[in-house]
Amino acid sequence: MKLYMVPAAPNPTKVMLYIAERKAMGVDLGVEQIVVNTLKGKHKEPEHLARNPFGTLPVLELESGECLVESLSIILYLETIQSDNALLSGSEIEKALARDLERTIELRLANSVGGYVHAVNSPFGLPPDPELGEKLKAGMDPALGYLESLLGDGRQMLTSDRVSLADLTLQSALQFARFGKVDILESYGEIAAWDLRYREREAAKEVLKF
Ligand SMILES: N[C@@H](CCC(=O)N[C@@H](CS)C(=O)NCC(=O)O)C(=O)O
Repeated sequence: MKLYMVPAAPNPTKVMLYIAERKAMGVDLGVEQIVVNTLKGKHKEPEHLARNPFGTLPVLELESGECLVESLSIILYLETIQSDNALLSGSEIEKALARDLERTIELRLANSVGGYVHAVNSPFGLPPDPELGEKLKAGMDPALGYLESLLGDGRQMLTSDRVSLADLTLQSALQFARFGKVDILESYGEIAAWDLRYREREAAKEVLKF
């Protein structure tokens, strides 16, 4: 299998962290990682559009030649083809809660981080848009407050003491904020402490660039 990706972009990073976490648990998923140079627009060229008509990353190309174009679907596929030491673990309720928190983070927080970073300090030089920045920040605060309260009970990772998909999605978004030198955690001490803890992990050290 081939994973087409670009380092530091949130959705590819989520899958790269997932593969690295499984590797740290002794699982080789047999995925070759191939960088697509987005700065040169390679993700919008026919070769990549043949894999994914939306021109986004990541893409997992299967041995059959079929392609998965959504980061969460890619992760869930990799979970099922090698289920030893899977990241989704525990009871059905625990697995459901981990997936639920992952979706909450993606939809209520991570989806806005890119826009927020570009609005306040775009790493690609887009003009600042303070009004949009305020709006996006206000939209992210309830999710950040929720995560802050979860971590307040002393758990090491977002769902328990064990890493879950939720940690990967949050960390991927936060890396993009660091890339843009934007701090979204200044009022959230518990999340900031979790962030430092997560970045000490072997998988994080292998994958994160910022
Ligand atoms: N829902 C998709 C989103 C994929 C996506 O938007 N990826 C970004 C990188 S984080 C991308 O390829 N952006 C380039 C573009 O949209 O042109 C997923 O979770 O994989």
